[in-house]
Amino acid sequence: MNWLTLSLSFLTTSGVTEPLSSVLHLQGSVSNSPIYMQQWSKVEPLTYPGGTYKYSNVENFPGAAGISAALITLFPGGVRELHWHNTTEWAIVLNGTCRATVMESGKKRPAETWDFGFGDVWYFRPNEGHTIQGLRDGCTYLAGYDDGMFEDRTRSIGLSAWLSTAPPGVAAQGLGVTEGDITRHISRNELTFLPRGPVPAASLEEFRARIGRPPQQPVLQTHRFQLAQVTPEVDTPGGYIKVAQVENFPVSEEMSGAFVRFAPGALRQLHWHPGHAEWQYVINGTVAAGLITEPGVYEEGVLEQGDAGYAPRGSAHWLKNMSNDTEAFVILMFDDGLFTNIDLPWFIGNVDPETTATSLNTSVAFAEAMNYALPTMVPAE
Ligand SMILES: *[C@@H]1O[C@H](CO)[C@@H](O)[C@H](O)[C@H]1NC(C)=O
Ligand SMILES: *[C@@H]1O[C@H](CO)[C@@H](O)[C@H](O)[C@H]1NC(C)=O
Ligand SMILES: *[C@@H]1O[C@H](CO)[C@@H](O)[C@H](O)[C@H]1NC(C)=O
Ligand SMILES: *[C@@H]1O[C@H](CO)[C@@H](O)[C@H](O)[C@H]1NC(C)=O
Ligand SMILES: CC(=O)N[C@H]1CO[C@H](CO)[C@@H](O)[C@@H]1O
Ligand SMILES: CC(=O)N[C@H]1CO[C@H](CO)[C@@H](O)[C@@H]1O
Repeated sequence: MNWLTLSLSFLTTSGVTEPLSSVLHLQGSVSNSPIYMQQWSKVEPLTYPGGTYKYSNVENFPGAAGISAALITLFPGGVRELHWHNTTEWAIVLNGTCRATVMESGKKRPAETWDFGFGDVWYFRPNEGHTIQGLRDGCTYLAGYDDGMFEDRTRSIGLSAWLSTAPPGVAAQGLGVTEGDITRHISRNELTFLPRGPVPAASLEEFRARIGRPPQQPVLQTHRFQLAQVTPEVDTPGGYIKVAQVENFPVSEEMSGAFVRFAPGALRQLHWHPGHAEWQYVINGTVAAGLITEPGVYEEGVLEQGDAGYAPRGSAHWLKNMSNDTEAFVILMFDDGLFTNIDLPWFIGNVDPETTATSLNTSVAFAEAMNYALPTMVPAE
């Protein structure tokens, strides 16, 4: 395959299937319109009083059936209003600081509030109530949801949408105010979504002291994980992979994720995931991506800063830093709490060279020349 062709054919499928010297000749049913890569950087966000929003789901990213995402910037004081949704949410703060509160089910009203900075992850189970606010410099976060059809703005149930459509008498009775208060203070049929309020003056400790209304109790398992600060699973001259999953972040049973650094020219080894799909977001740098979902059905493309890619569960894929002098950083989000992975050299390394040679219709000498010890992040030669 020709890398020059690849980089010129931005986000289009550029490969052709070479005739193989084996019995089955692949027809190369390659689509000209990639479905597993999205030029998300070119999608303009929508602006609201409290921040900006854009989403990625099967409507604009057709291949991403299992995971959808949103990129949300909260201005200082901007609020993602009190809401919940029927999907799991796994999110990571990319810059700035925001304060988030999550409410669990339980008679003692378990809830927790944290300030989240760069590289901090929150995890919300389906329908746990939550709200997020931008602090002094605001914040930007990437959120993933384990349903490719989901869209936060139109599918979440929140405070404004509910109380602005509930009968005012019912809302008044439920909240201990008068019906007149409800009609005076809540416009009918209004979704605030990302409204803007004052920047919180209270520190996290002051906030907690002020709002912990009895019988509020702590949550059993925290919903916060400081991913940027963990010891990497993989750390080589080619880069590192930091993983948040149910083993080190116990609440996160349905989704996990990773923060990946690519050294210039480094390859995220050819691999696949037995247990989950993968949704990819390029924080910065330029990354080539390739995947195969069936014999002869594959895509290759280039993901620039802010673009997204997707690898369905079990699909064979790789990512490579296209730059010879700049690092790249990528966020991965998975739709299962347990991170699972098989690198191709591990598999090949567990059979004899004869079996590999037979599989490839080639010589044993070639199979013996492969390096089964290459790491998950392979440095540039
Ligand atoms: C939430 O998801 C469950 C299971 O997927 C479904 O049965 C239910 O109808 C959904 N609820 C809403 C409000 O969409
Ligand atoms: C915050 O991150 C987003 C997404 O990576 C990026 O578009 C934005 O420029 C960043 N903002 C700052 C102030 O670094
Ligand atoms: C790319 O992003 C990483 C992680 O956010 C950051 O540490 C690095 O400075 C960024 N590189 C550039 C060139 O902006
Ligand atoms: C990196 O690539 C650029 C442009 O593609 C080239 O000008 C430069 O010489 C290369 N640097 C190295 C160290 O190969
Ligand atoms: C240093 C290095 O290996 N750079 C490589 C980065 O990736 C592109 C695309 O594969 C190559 O052309 C560079 O040689
Ligand atoms: C390199 C190699 O082993 N090629 C073989 C592939 O299979 C064909 C037909 O089965 C053989 O003729 C080649 O020698």
